[in-house]
Amino acid sequence: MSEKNIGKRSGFVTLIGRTNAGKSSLLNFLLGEKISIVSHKVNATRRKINGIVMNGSDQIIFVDTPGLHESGKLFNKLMVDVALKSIGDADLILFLASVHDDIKNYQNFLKLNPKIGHILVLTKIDEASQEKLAKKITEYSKFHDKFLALVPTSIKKNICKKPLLDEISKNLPEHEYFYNPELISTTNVRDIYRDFILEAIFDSVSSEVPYSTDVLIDKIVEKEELVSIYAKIITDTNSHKGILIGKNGDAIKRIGIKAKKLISEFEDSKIFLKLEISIKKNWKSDKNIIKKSFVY
Ligand SMILES: Nc1nc2c(ncn2[C@@H]2O[C@H](COP(=O)(O)OP(=O)(O)OP(=O)(O)O)[C@@H](O)[C@H]2O)c(=O)[nH]1
Ligand SMILES: [Mg+2]
Repeated sequence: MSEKNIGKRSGFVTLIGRTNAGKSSLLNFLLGEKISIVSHKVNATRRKINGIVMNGSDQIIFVDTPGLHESGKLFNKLMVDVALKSIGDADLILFLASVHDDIKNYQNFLKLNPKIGHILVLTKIDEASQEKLAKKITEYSKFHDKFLALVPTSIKKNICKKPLLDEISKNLPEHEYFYNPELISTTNVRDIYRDFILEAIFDSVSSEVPYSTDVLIDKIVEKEELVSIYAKIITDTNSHKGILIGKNGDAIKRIGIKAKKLISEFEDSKIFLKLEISIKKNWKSDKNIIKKSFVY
């Protein structure tokens, strides 16, 4: 082994788990940067996104995936496919379960018979009493021969960030860096922007509308201190378009302000954002559109 390899570990770590377990939040937390879409509503993440964390001399490439769930709908099945496929490409899996989740989700994951090792991450422990947490840990400990480690975490209380990173590093192969250590992600900025706009939609309008909606980035123009983004929000019906616009245009204004804030914090730059809403009936069944929705 060459000298530059010594002591250096580097590899891909897929975040897997039920929808709402806190995968995207954990990625942002470990990265120390908001990059991935987070919502209290289920099925927020639709596309794969990565974040690169340097832990001492080790490089960890986290891959955030859509939440595992059951659904007969094509769009949802494709989301789960994205997640399952990422298992195959990884060196290590982080399986996330929140303190509220039933252990059955973990048992279902074990049934997939993953060929690579996994760390079990128990999330949202700030929301559980000591008793509940102890009970959960005892439940999961029955499977101690299946996981490499069990790490309880909370992003709200900043619990176990460094121990988790060290546990991950320990389980990665010795390998040269895959990417320049200065990089925080190799995900296309278009996909990051569209998810920020989608997060603003999740945040701003009532429950079912975000699921009938997606975002396409038409154009990005970077000039000196200003990044101009032209995006299209597609939705399926006139009534959903009406909700996205809102009374006196209030909703679309809110969406624009939130999305601009997320993008400008990420870019550390001034942002001009032009949003246009377009109706595409049954877009979730339109192969040309959903092809653009999934990043494998
Ligand atoms: N109290 C508490 N809430 C958390 C914690 N981590 C995540 N959350 C919340 O849990 C919700 C879901 O978080 P996400 O990160 O979007 O979950 P996800 O697993 O990526 O969900 P999908 O993308 O739908 O699969 C959000 O409202 C987060 O703020 C935590 O440590 N403590
Ligand atoms: Mg997510």
